[in-house]
Amino acid sequence: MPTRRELLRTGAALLGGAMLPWRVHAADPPPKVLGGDATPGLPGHVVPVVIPNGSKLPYVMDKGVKVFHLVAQKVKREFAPGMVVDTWGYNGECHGPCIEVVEGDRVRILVTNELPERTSVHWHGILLPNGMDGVAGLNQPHIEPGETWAYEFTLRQHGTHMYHPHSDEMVQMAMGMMGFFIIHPKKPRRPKVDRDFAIFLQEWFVEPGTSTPNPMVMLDFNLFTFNARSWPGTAPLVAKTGDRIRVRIGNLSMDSHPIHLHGVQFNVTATDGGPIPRTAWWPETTVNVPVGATRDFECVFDEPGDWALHCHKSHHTMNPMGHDIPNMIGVDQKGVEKKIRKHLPGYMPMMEKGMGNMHEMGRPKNTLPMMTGDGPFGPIEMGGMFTLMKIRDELPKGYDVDPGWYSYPPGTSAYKLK
Ligand SMILES: [Cu+2]
Repeated sequence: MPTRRELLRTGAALLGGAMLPWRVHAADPPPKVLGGDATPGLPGHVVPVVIPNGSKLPYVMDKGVKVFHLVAQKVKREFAPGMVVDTWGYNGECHGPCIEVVEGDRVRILVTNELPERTSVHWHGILLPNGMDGVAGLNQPHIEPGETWAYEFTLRQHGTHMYHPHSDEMVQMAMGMMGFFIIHPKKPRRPKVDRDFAIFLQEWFVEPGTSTPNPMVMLDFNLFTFNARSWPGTAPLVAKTGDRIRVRIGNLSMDSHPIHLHGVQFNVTATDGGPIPRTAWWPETTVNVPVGATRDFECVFDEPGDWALHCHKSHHTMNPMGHDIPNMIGVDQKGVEKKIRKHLPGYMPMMEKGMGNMHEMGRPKNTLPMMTGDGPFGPIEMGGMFTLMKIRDELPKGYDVDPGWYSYPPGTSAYKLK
């Protein structure tokens, strides 16, 4: 444990306003779309994790200790162009920046509370002394608004872990407060991966036309996100044919999410309980990620293309929708449309032939279309937990540049017969 004086000195340095290079304010440009820079100080064998639409938490060294500073605060987060949500997060971001460290590191994490209510931080899945576990009221007093507390422990494991409040959890997690805590192994793990991605799952209820999530909602959510972005706002995951790709998925939402990847068979290689021995990896094309858990999977594509990566619960690949809409599939609505428009301007008959044309509907401000996204062949008719794995034989501009739409070699795409 540091002495009180050391703590105050570090704290003062870290809290010195201008000395907080990573304090991001809402007015700053959004983080790099494709990912987040490497955290300095990682061993040569480590491929830094990429957080699509997210970022990493910087640190300073203090006598061999990596000192991080999380600031819990209100954050405006664009879920996709056309919709900004009033979330809570850390350091100007929702979800909070990824803490990327190495097994054996000693870390000190300062937590400043700028929220209107008290909080705490729990280090989910991390082996540490009980007093550092962050359950407010049980392991420590709450962190009151305006206070800064420090957590300090040595990392004696590696894997995909998470941090989140353990204080008014229902509200604070529904508002978006969570982040990845990724611990790389000290010794190289085989087989080596070429690309490493991490995606946080979350679901929200934001009344169409408003901007604040409603934490009271238990089941009927209307927004579903990968790293707090909804399709078409989700960044693609870019890799090359033959690359070994790891995807880490974290879930602190209210539901399990079966995450499905097209075009490849993958192996589930780790949970937040640690790495799975290679002999026990199991093949899947969909991995169900339970609440309060992480799952890692690894794959190697032999077919280039734009491959979909999405939750397989079909309501989770949609944006705000009314669940009180009567089922009109097959019902002839001719004639009633005009009458309804008198009372409800802009009404269009829904669901008569399915809902694939819903993207054409009018909608309240600050509300995403239910199903949208323009692809090379037309509307993709998706929303929510949906993104693309863009696999290319060559990436002349590197991994950090979106290679655009895949161009299909002649004779390799579906064709119209009549
Ligand atoms: Cu889902």
